[in-house]
Amino acid sequence: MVDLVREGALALITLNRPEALNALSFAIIREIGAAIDEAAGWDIRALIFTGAGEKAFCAGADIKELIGRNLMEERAGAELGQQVFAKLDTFKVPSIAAINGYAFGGGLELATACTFRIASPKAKMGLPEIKLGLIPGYGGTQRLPRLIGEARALDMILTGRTVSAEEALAIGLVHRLAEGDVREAAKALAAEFTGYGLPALAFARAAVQRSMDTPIAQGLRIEADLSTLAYRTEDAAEGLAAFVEKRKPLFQDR
Ligand code: CO8
Repeated sequence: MVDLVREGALALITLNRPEALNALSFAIIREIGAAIDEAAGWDIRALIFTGAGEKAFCAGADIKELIGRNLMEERAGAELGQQVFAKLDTFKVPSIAAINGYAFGGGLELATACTFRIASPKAKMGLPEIKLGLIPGYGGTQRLPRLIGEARALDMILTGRTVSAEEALAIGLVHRLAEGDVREAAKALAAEFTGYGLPALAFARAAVQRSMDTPIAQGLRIEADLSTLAYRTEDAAEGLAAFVEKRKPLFQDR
């Protein structure tokens, strides 16, 4: 149900249940967690998520599986999804959601847990849980406002409406639209940062992430700490020297 493959510096995780539009059963969520853990042991520079088939990235939590579960199981289910998606916050390299089609509910929540989102122009996105009498449970109420602001997040979550790829780009829900194949576009996006040093990438991500939940005075202290750590790396010495010597830097992740 979840395919994990390595292509050079990239790990690709494909949700592979096209007959159910790659819906997130609890088994699939566990498989996603295991795939992330396995990829963490690889020498990779980016992690790409996509959905099998042309129709869907992921149509959200498996609605059929949710029917009849008791409250305790459901709470455990929400916590499972939250814990698995939270692995991406601290994953050692940036992650990219290549949104090839529908990304609804838990599918959009997975995408919003990724560092980058790149969408096919035909992709459609939304948090339609309200139409089921539910609310998002895999991080949507917390990550979406941080990404697109409270007003737009409330608009999406309280109406459950579908957002086109163009609107998603305009409101900052996705970073880019793919001109051709979205998976190839995700690889091309990865190539834009995979040559940089891992310490600087990690420090930059951590500093920006903290801006979302930290008063600015404290955030500026975190930035000062992390930029100092970056400055002390061998990569920084290499990057600065390469600029002055008018050559391409060779970063060693140190
Ligand atoms: N779960 C299970 N099966 C699904 C799902 C889903 N989320 N989405 C689609 N499928 C199945 C359909 O049942 C259908 O199967 P079958 O052929 O056996 O009937 C097959 O996939 C194809 O789907 P459609 O025929 O509906 O395809 P369409 O092209 O007509 O429509 C849509 C595509 C618009 C994406 C439509 O399928 C749809 O609206 N899907 C549901 C989207 C949705 O509401 N997602 C949110 C789910 S709730 C959630 O994600 C978080 C809940 C919080 C949980 C926290 C507590 C644990």
